[in-house]
Amino acid sequence: MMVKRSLGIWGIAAALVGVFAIAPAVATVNEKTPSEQTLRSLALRHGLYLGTAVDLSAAKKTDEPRYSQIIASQFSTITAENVMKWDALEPERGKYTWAAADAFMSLAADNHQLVRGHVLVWHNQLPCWLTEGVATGTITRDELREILKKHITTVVKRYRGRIWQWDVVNEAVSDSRDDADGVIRYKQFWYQHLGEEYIADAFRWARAADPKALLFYNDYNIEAFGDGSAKDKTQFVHTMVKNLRVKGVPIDGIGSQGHLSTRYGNYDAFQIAETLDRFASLGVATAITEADVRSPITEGVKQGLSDDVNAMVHAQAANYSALLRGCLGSRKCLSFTLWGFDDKHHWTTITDLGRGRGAESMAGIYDAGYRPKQAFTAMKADLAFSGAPYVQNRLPQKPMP
Ligand code: 9MR
Repeated sequence: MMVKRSLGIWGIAAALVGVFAIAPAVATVNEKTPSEQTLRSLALRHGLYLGTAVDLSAAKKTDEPRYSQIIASQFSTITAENVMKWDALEPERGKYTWAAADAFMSLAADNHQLVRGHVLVWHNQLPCWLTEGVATGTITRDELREILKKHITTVVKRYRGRIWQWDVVNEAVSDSRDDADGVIRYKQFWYQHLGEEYIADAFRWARAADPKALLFYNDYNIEAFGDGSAKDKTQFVHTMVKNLRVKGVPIDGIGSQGHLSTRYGNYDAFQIAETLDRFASLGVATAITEADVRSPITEGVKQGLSDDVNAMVHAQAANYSALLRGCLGSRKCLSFTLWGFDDKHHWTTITDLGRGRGAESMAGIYDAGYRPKQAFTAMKADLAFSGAPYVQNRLPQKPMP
């Protein structure tokens, strides 16, 4: 009796709060409308990991907390934009600088995010000691092969068991614009100096160093098949991966970068889903690894004229949607990663991509002040308003031994 009387009205209220304090935590999440939910949680309804590339120096800035807050809240997988590249890891021969890459791995662990490792073999962002050594002949072909093996082994072993997907080989073939005849071929530094075999070697060395990571080939302009001729880059990559798998080379995935521009017509969701499905039929998983949609910066956009700005943001949203729906429509598409999410830090803001036709940028789904754009809302709607029978849970991929 004493207890009952002493509760009073506030006591009863407090007791009720106490009773419901545990249950509502779950109920509240479920009660959120789709628009109140994050990209991360909406994507996981489909077993899809939604990610972004991270500019680590921006993430470290304490005076700009929004950058890190958005990474933590909206994304379930992250990729290092630059700190895991060779020039960052081994600027001087034999002297590894792990601090930034380690910090990136800690960030992912703190945020409970899976990591896409980027990148083991690429012709860009190589250290000078390596490119100069090869150019001057002080590094021989045999030595170069050993250097590559050591690099892959050292980096993959360091993060063994903690990387979900590795971009093992990146952009190994030409683009139709590269040569006058438009024919697709192997290209660049590693092919020139080691021949085609370096690709199979790289996957085998990566597998030996981490039996569990999913090993990816990653490239751009492979979002849709063309006419199947020698000028069709998507077809070239398809054939390449098919031949590697037939030879028993442990390649588990194809990453389609997804760098689009509203300048071009680009693709629709069905083409993208079909492309990913055709890749998946080789036995591999797929991922959209570097999605972004840039736009020409017209005078009207510069002046903020609504005719130009609205047309741009809606065209951008439609392209992001095509990529995301394409991925959702193909059950082996395991992750969808943006190559940066805000206009302030976006690589297209920093790099001149206009090829003499004026700048192309504003590619993020948030503007430079972290305000979400149409593309952000469109992506959330794509994730929320989709499900069976055409969008189903992702199919897991087993690493090839
Ligand atoms: O976003 C990266 C930018 O900060 C670097 O300066 C640039 C150097 O080549 O690389 C950018 O990332 C590239 C990625 O590693 C591979 N695919 C193309 C990306 C955009 O150029």
